[in-house]
Amino acid sequence: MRLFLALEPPHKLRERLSELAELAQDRCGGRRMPDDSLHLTLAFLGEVAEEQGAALSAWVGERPIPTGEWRLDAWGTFRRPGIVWVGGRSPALERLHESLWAELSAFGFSGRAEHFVPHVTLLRRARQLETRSLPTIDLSWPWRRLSLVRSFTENDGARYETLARSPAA
Ligand code: 3AM
Repeated sequence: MRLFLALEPPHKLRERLSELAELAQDRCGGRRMPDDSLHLTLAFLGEVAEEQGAALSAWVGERPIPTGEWRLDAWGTFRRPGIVWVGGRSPALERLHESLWAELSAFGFSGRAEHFVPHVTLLRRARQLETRSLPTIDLSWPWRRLSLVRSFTENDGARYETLARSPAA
């Protein structure tokens, strides 16, 4: 199963991100992430055996994470897959990313990306990667729980299912 660790946005923020995705699509084209799939990836784990997936679910389910607040104040793009995102730098998220990967390494996982760019993907396969005409943003994402998410590939993209959430801190 293909798994990743993520933060899921609070309800009101998800609605706001959905509105931004609609605006961005008007300008940039491409495909919107479904509203219920909007997330911040902290660690992409790739293909994981069933047993290891169960161990990870138990680990996530028992382990509170330090809470924090992420300020999203920037639009960005990743050229190659045509991604348009919103995000912002966050030392607290970098620490969380770092500490998760330290523990994941102990589990035997590798594949940590060289640069962690905290972002929420809004569009894929955008035709236009120009975000200058999009509105200024300043959003707050208070986070409390980590999610272990399974990604299923379907004809029209990926579908996500949350397998476990950390206890509320
Ligand atoms: O959070 P976003 O949407 O940027 O692109 C995939 C998605 O990123 C990424 O992991 C997130 C959940 O699927 N992803 C998919 N395959 C990947 C890979 N081989 C990958 N990230 C790194 N390496």
